[in-house]
Amino acid sequence: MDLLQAEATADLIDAGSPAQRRRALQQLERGLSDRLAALRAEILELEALIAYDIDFPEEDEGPVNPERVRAAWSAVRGRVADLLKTAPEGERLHEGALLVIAGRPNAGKSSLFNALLGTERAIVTEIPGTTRDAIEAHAVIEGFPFRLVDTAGLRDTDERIERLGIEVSRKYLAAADLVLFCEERDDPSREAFLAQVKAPVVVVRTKADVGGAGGGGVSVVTGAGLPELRRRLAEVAFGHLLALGDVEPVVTRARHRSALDRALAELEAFWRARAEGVDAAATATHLRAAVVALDDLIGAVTPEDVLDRVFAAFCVGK
Ligand SMILES: Nc1nc2c(ncn2[C@@H]2O[C@H](COP(=O)(O)OP(=O)(O)O)[C@@H](O)[C@H]2O)c(=O)[nH]1
Ligand SMILES: [Mg+2]
Repeated sequence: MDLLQAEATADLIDAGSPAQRRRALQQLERGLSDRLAALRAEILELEALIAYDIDFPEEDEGPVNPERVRAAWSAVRGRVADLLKTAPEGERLHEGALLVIAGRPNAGKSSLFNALLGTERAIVTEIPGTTRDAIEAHAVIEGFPFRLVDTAGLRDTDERIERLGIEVSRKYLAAADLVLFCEERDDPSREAFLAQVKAPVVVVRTKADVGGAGGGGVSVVTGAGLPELRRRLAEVAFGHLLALGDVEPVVTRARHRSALDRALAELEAFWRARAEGVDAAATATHLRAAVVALDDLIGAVTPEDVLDRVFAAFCVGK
């Protein structure tokens, strides 16, 4: 078992959603390990091409067509970069997407929070400003893990406790992976709000059962629009993974990302050195370093390492 498989075992134990389970199983079955082994082999082949240049330096062009080296380098560089692109959503899959529900007081945020959660967790009242603290809860939406946050409505207020709640809301908004903005009718503060938020925002019209708001909104009373909203949230938070499907490998941890970052940087450094006319043996050290980065990522481990480094950290048997 390699380190990636050991991590996958821990992920499988911790999985709280179908998407996390499928991903952990794919990694356990060497999906990511095999991909990395293939990349490693490609880099070694590139290194072998360079070795011909090292052995025959006196020949002008060398025995290897430079175009062949460029094509091999470009292909493997592209594949490492593609795998690295899965990191943001892969890590999100590991932690759960932070979904912050925002909007004016009384917009229906807490009601929607409860509806998405499937339990009455937040207090719902007709009195604006009821939710003063941010409440966080785990939810599974379309099979994907989310951390749902219900916030105090954003409004100017003189009330001290409510003001603290609004401050907390702003902190959550800054950390959000996506924001669900609720409005009962056209909210004049919406544009100003959208301009402040960096994360993608899904705007939803609430209380569709009253006031004849027309189609497209949601109602927690009739359930109208909730399936569409769930799909939309999954699409915004995990669209890249949805498009990739379950067969393509994905990286799910900061450890994976930093190792791939290193491999990519060494591949780039190799190309720069080559372009600057550095001698072939010296450029090849970058390829060797890229291979080492991938080896660290796959992580050949002994059974003792597995027990010490992974299972202990996840408190198996507690
Ligand atoms: N008819 C109807 N009323 C709703 C709906 N969603 C929320 N409400 C009502 O709107 C009021 C404010 O809801 P709440 O969830 O506390 O809003 P918040 O202040 O944004 O958290 C409450 O009286 C809810 O019962 C809905 O879909 N339909
Ligand atoms: Mg509320």
